[in-house]
Amino acid sequence: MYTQSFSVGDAAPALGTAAATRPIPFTGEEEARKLATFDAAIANDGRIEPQDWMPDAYRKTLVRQISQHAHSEIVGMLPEGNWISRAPSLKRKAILIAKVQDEGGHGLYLYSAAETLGTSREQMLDDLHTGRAKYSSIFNYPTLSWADVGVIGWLVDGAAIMNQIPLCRCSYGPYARAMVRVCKEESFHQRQGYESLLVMMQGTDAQRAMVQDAVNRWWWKCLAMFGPPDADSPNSALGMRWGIKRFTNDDLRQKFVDATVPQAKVLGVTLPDPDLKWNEERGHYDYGAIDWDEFWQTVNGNGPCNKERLATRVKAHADGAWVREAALAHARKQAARNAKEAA
Ligand code: FAQ
Repeated sequence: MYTQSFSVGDAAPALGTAAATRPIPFTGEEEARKLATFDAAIANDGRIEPQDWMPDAYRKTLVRQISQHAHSEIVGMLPEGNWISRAPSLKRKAILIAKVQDEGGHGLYLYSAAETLGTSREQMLDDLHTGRAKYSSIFNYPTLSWADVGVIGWLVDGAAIMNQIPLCRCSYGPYARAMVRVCKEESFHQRQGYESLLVMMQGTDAQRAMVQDAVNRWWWKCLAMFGPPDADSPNSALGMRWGIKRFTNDDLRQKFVDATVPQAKVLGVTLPDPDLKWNEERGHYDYGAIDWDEFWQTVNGNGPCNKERLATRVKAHADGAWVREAALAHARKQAARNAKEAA
C-alpha cells in the first residue's frame, strides 16, 4: 500500500535512518524555498509524501497522531476480544473474530504509515509499552455484557468513522490512503453492531434492558472520545492549519450527536442525557456537560482498565518475541540463499 511512497532516488537516505530525519542544513534561501513549496502544497490541498521536505513540527505532530491512532486500534482489540469465546452464536463469533482482526490490520497499516516519517516501529511500541504514548481513552472501560459488543460497534466505531472520514483527506499521503480502507471496514463494523442491537431489541425484556444498560455506560465515554473541547485542545490549531485535521473536536462531536440521535430512536433506546434536545436556532442537538475530569484521569493512566490493557499488550509483545525472531532468521536465510544464487 505504501510502496509508491518509498519510491525515492538511490541518493536519498533510507527511511528510518538518522540521516532521513535530520533537518537538512539549508542556507536561509534554500530553507525559505522549501518552506514555500510545502506551504503552497498545503494551501492547494495537495499531498505531502515521505520523500518531500516538511517542517520538523509537521513530522512530529503526524508521528504523534498516527502512532497514537495505531496504538488505539491495537489496544482496541482487547475489550471486544474479551467476548470472542462467549459470543452467543457461531455467526456472531465469526463476525466478532473478523472485526477484531480488522482492528489489528488497521493498527498495522497505521504503524507502516508512521514509519514512513522516519520513526521505527520498535520505538513506537516501546513508547506504548512504557506508558509514554497515549491511546484512545475509550478502550480503558470494561465490556460487562454481550450488549457492550454491539454498542461498541454502533457507538465507538460510529464515533471513530466520524473522526476518520475527514482523515482520508489528510495532507499526509500515506495516512490519508491508509484511512480510506480503514473507514470502509469501520463502516461494516458500525453496521454489524447496530444490527446485533436491533436483534436484541426485538428479543426479551431482559435483552432490551441489557442494551439500554450498555448504552447508558458507553454514551458519555464516546462523546469524550473526540478529544477535549476546542478551547482546551492544544494541537488543533496547527493540525487544522496543516490539513491534518479537517474539523475541530467539538465540530465532530456535534456531527456525531446529530447523526446518532435518530439512530437511537429507531433502535428504541434512550440516550442518557436529560439535556439532549433539538435546537431549532442552531440546527443541531444540544447536549449536556461531559465529565472532563474523568476523561483526563483515564487519559493519564487511571481509568478502570488502563493497567490491565497495558499489561496485556506488554505480555502479548513478549510472548510474540519468538515469532519475530523466527521471521528475521527466515529472512536472513532467504537473503543469503538469494545472494548465493545471484553469485
Ligand atoms: N484519548 O489537542 P488535542 C478506533 C489527547 S480508533 C486519549 O485535541 P489532537 C477504532 C491528545 O492525544 C480511536 N487521548 O489532540 C476502533 C493530546 O495529547 P498529546 C482513535 C486523547 O491530536 C473502534 C491531548 O489529549 N482514533 O476507535 C483523546 O489534536 C472499535 C490534547 O488533545 C484516532 O486516534 C482520547 N480520546 O486531537 C478500534 C484518530 N483525545 O498527544 C477498536 C486520529 C485527545 O498532545 C474497536 N486522531 N487526547 O500528548 C485524532 O483525530 C486526534 O489525535 C484526536 C485528538 C481527535 C484524537
